[in-house]
Amino acid sequence: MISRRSFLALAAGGTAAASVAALRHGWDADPRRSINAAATSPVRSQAGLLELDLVAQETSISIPGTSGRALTYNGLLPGPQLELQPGDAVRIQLHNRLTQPTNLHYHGLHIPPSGAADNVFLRVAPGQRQSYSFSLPDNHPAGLFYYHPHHHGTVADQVFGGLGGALLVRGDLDRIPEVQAAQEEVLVLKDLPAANQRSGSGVMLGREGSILSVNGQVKPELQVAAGGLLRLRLLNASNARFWRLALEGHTMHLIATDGGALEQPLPLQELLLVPGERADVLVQVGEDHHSIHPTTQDLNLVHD
Ligand SMILES: [Cu+2]
Repeated sequence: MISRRSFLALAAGGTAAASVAALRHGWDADPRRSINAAATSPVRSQAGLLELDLVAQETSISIPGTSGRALTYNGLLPGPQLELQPGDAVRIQLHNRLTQPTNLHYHGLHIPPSGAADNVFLRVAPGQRQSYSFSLPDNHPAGLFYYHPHHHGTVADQVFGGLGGALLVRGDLDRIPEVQAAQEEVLVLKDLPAANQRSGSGVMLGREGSILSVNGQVKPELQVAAGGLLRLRLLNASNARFWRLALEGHTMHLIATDGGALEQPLPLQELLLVPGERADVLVQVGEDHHSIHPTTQDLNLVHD
């Protein structure tokens, strides 16, 4: 079997100025890479309420190697990042501008699997809309969660096509001073079909695309502060692809999984994420990276 590798290069900032810029912007400011820059601005709840419209639609995208079309929420790939506090009320209007029925599933959230909450039996026909309304329990655990369609019979096509996004719930873990001080980056890992890839047969079959995107970008550069602490919040939003991740020359310290925060950080040289799985890791960026030119790609998230 041929091993495919791709690299998410994390370029270390070479100067103090670069580090400050990195903390402000997170992703490389190069406009050619910032094709979905809006996706990195989270939609946060305000005064206990998160209210937004999600429009599921086919959109043109500018990711090299793809067909140039993807299924998106609000034209973004991945969909808008949502950020909640325990106890918050959530009201989402889902507009279906696809050619198939769809719905929404809130992967991992502790909310009822019925009514207008996490009800995967709801069917939103093309051209229709659906109001989702629920509240997070006051004791909801902090973590990274995942919203995506889960309509029986169309879920594989729609997730593979691009639909999905990250949902953060804030809590105790975020208030640990070291964690709070870290540079936080939410990375949505998503494979996409290549333009020349024959579309799969069998709707329920898993799909693997050969274009590997991270936050809708292929091989993006992530600016990090030399000597700083990086908090990577990883979501495998792929249908079927397993992502094996490593940071060359750096140890990842796993602090939370789908099961919640760990008792103590677990050092890892490698991390395997199955579809739908999330992981929260801390990485101590070396001080020696001060001397490295900003364009040097010395840290890689390796994917086989
Ligand atoms: Cu799911």
